[in-house]
Amino acid sequence: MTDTPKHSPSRRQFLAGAAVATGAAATGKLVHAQAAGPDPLITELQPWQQYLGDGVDVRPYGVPSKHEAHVVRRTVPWLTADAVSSINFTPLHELEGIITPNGLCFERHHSGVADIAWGDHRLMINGLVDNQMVFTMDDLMRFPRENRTYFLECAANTGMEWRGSQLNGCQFTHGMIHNVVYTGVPLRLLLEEAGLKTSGTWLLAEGADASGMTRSIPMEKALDDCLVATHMNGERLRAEQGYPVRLVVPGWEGNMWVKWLRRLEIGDAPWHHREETSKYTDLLANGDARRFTWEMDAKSVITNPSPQAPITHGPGPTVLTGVAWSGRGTIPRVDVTIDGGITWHQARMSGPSLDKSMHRFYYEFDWDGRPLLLQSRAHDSTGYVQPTKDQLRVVRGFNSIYHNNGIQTWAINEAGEAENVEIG
Ligand SMILES: Nc1nc2c(c(=O)[nH]1)N[C@H]1C(S)=C(S)[C@@H](COP(=O)(O)O)O[C@H]1N2
Ligand SMILES: [Mo]
Repeated sequence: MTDTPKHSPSRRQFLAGAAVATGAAATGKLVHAQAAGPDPLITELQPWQQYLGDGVDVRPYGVPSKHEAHVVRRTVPWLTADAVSSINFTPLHELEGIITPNGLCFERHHSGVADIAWGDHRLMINGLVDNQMVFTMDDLMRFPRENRTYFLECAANTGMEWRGSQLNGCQFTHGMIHNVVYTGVPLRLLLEEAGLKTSGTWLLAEGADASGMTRSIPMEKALDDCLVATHMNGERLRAEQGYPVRLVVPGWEGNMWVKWLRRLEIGDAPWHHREETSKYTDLLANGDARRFTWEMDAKSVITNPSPQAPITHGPGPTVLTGVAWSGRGTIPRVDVTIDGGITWHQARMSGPSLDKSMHRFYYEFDWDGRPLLLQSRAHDSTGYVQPTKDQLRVVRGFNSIYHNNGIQTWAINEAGEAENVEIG
């Protein structure tokens, strides 16, 4: 990028005034170029002040401002040879807070988006139960339901970075994640309704899409906190997120969150299907493979500044922000460094701290205009601390794709541009 400011000088001048007026603690100046003469955006009547805007009948279902059209899910061309069994990425660098808007949740499909009507869907429970059952969607809505906020992270998130820094943007390095308020029926209630036998220790969840994707889930987890979810962020699931019903497996790898959930089979051993043998296992250097690595380890990433969101102002007050999450609990603390780990600062957490949900952190600093090396390091509520990529490689080797939760580094140059790098 160039050093062209994103905001007009007059806007920055206005911000500088605001900072003085509110006695902002930052010591640097927000202005590094003075506007010459009066700003027509303030002194002249603008078109939007002279004509009536759209009425309430124009957008029965609202969409983002047309000025935000760049805020979209994106694909990586070399990863997306086949769009129906592929992936797109959440634009983390454009988001704030902790909730991912429904239209920006990344998608991962093995056979494209299944198109199923609410009335045509059935959920079946078979195997080690007293009563094999089939539920319609309306049947499911007669069970008590709960509202809970969880992140879903694909185990392959950051997988392209195992061998070295590769993709320039947190959307691509870390965007296989979304964080949504789910409404769903506790899976436990459906299993109780079917009369779960004590011999039933494993559950196979199967999707109704053409891939018929399946995963084995241990019964302790199924009875603990799993949901059979019908709603996300208050509205019914989006088709691409599994409409009309998906499994929610809090804190565990995204692949287990079966979409278009059509069948739950109860058994007494795992099924060893494709997604838990050839996929979603980690081949170690000695040839052994880690299996059943369900829980997502604590992880964080700085979303701003980052390669797709460079610093667009000169030296002075600068806001750094990012997100952190853990499949084992909450994130009480995130550390941030701007000098490649020489000094660490405790970031400011802002927003709700919910179990197995995304957390938001901030670190405000005075940029001196010199190059920076940015990193964040999450601590979760179990005391676990996010490792460096090199620490992970010592244990896992270089064959892995999945479960890379290593510390991410962004290098910032004098122009404010950011690049994905690794430092020793
Ligand atoms: N039925 C079905 N469920 C599925 C998949 C699929 O292809 N079919 N993909 C899985 C994978 S690998 C992930 S990471 C998550 C992605 O969920 P999302 O599309 O809501 O982001 O769904 C999982 N559930
Ligand atoms: Mo995945």
